[in-house]
Amino acid sequence: MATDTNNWVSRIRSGDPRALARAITTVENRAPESLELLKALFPHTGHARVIGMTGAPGAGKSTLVDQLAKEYRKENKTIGIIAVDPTSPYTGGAILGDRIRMQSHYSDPGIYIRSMATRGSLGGLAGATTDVAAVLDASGRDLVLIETVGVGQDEVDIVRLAEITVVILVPGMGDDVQTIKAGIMEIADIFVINKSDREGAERVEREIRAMQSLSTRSDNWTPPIVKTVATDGHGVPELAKAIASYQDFLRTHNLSLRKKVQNWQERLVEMLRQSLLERVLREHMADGAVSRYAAEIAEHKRDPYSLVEELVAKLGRP
Ligand SMILES: Nc1nc2c(ncn2[C@@H]2O[C@H](COP(=O)(O)OP(=O)(O)OP(=O)(O)O)[C@@H](O)[C@H]2O)c(=O)[nH]1
Ligand SMILES: [Mg+2]
Repeated sequence: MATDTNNWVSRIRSGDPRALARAITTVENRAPESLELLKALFPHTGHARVIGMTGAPGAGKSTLVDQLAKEYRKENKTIGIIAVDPTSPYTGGAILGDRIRMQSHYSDPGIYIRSMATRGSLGGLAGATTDVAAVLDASGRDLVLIETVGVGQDEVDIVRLAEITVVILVPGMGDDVQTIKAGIMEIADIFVINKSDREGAERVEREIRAMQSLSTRSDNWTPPIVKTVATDGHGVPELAKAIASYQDFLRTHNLSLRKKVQNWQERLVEMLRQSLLERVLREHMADGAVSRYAAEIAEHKRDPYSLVEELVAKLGRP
């Protein structure tokens, strides 16, 4: 088993696309071998720059991620793209089902694309996405771009786990800045106003500036605002520059490690929560026990506080 895993890891690291695809599927599905694989891959992670790109549905995220990937390819960097719950296709135009792989749109092996639709998966979407990003990182990709629709808590969690978070806004969505503000606005390291070929880009920019004037970040970074037209690539080199300058900022102020520590602090607690929960469910709550207990509690035959106490106390005992 251990040698199998070692072989697998070597193949992933040598760039074997099939080994990589199988690893991602394994990790995404939380298959039994996934833990052993992730353990073996971990020493090889930490080199890729992970960039989260989030914004409203239809904001042009996929188009922009696509352009940004091509921009990085000019510098010969290798890219992994994770599209979480994609609803619209990348350049190439195939119709996307829930879990279709978009790899076929690229003849360039320097760009590896994978879509994920693991909503409701054990361990949560953010956890699964981070693990898939780790696999791509260990495979030697220089950059991992994660596209997610900036709507729910899941998405906020995903982009928060990235090293750099890009929030994509578009003009002409009325009070967009206001509505998207909750949760997402404050995690932006860089703002993009995409579709700036449309009227109203200046207004969005003014709204972001107004919001920024009301508060400063604890690290004193002021997120730059980059205007793009993803469909023709306008502003994409500037976006790459903004990303690079934020990275420089993290480096010069020694913030990279601090951010990682912060992320791991949350991640670790989440992993523990998940692992303990799975164990209680498996060892002491199997075969419909949850609904039986729930019925007993509802009928006041049992109190939930003592039950939880008992179950937790039982952990680790046969
Ligand atoms: N005019 C204009 N259209 C754009 C621009 N960027 C993207 N679009 C168009 O907007 C539509 C949505 O683009 P996508 O890249 O699929 O947007 P998305 O944010 O990935 O969408 P979802 O994944 O469905 O949330 C497509 O028809 C794009 O061609 C832009 O800068 N200007
Ligand atoms: Mg998309």
